[in-house]
Amino acid sequence: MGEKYEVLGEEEARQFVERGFVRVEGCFGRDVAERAMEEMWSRLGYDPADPSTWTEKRIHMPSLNRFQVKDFAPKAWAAACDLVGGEERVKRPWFWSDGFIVNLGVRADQAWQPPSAASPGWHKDGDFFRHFLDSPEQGLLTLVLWTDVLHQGGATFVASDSVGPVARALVEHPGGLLPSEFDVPALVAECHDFVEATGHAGDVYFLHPFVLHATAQNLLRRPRVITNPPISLVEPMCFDRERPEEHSLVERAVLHQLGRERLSFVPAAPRENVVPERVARQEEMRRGEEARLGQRFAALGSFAGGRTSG
Ligand SMILES: O=C(O)CCC(=O)C(=O)O
Ligand SMILES: [Fe+2]
Repeated sequence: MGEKYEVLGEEEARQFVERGFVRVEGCFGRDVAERAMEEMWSRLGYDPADPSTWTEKRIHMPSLNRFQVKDFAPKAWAAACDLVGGEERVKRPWFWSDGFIVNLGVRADQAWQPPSAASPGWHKDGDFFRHFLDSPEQGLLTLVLWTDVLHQGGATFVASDSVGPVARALVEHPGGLLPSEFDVPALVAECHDFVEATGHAGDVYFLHPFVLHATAQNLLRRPRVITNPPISLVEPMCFDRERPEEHSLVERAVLHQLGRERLSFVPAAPRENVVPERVARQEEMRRGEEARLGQRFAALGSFAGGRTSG
């Protein structure tokens, strides 16, 4: 590979191409993460010190504030650009948000099951569009860690060798697949390389957009908080660039898994947005949070240094 990247080392670039993920440590400070968590607990109306108040074990909160990654976590921004083939390919601005995904004890009452094809909840992200091999809507999948994420503490399970099976399914369906049309159990049955995405507050996992993943059990019952902001591309991916060295690492991973030097792909149906059920559910949660916060609402978003909008 020979190129130089801003943040990624050669070995990390190779790991992304071969195994579909890389973890970039220390993208923002622990102090910032801790302030964000204080705001989160106020929004939830739970007492962090009193697990008896944690009614729901898994919560995907709505986004109240957004902030530009380039300002908030420049190292994460640079790593994302390394992976998608340069800043000019990213649809800007790229925002992160406070739409926290909280695991306070998912299946804590059950014995630990290491990740396998039999784990519940495997899915591909991108519930908002028709998926093609070259789809630009989700150029990368990211897991931003707002708390430490420990072994058996509610990490995300990653099927790191799912890029190949998903890519083959998309080659076989040039007309695209709606989010509900992926045969996920069959796809994950082809996988063998399962990873528990543990790390520290401030770390970011960058995953290939075709990586299947699932929420893990949290036996420790120590609060685990992440966000999973997608990054969108300006143009669809391209697997037969005139100059092959211009293939991004994300495109190379697809070619590598398909065993191809290049591949010409033309979608056989129009690109299409889908409105996920999640949107209506989160709108209702947002109203609940705003009612709970009342006056304090105006003070939120401070953890991102005031760079909030929308
Ligand atoms: O909770 C997790 O670890 C994963 C969440 C996730 O994949 C999702 O919400 O799409
Ligand atoms: Fe997901």
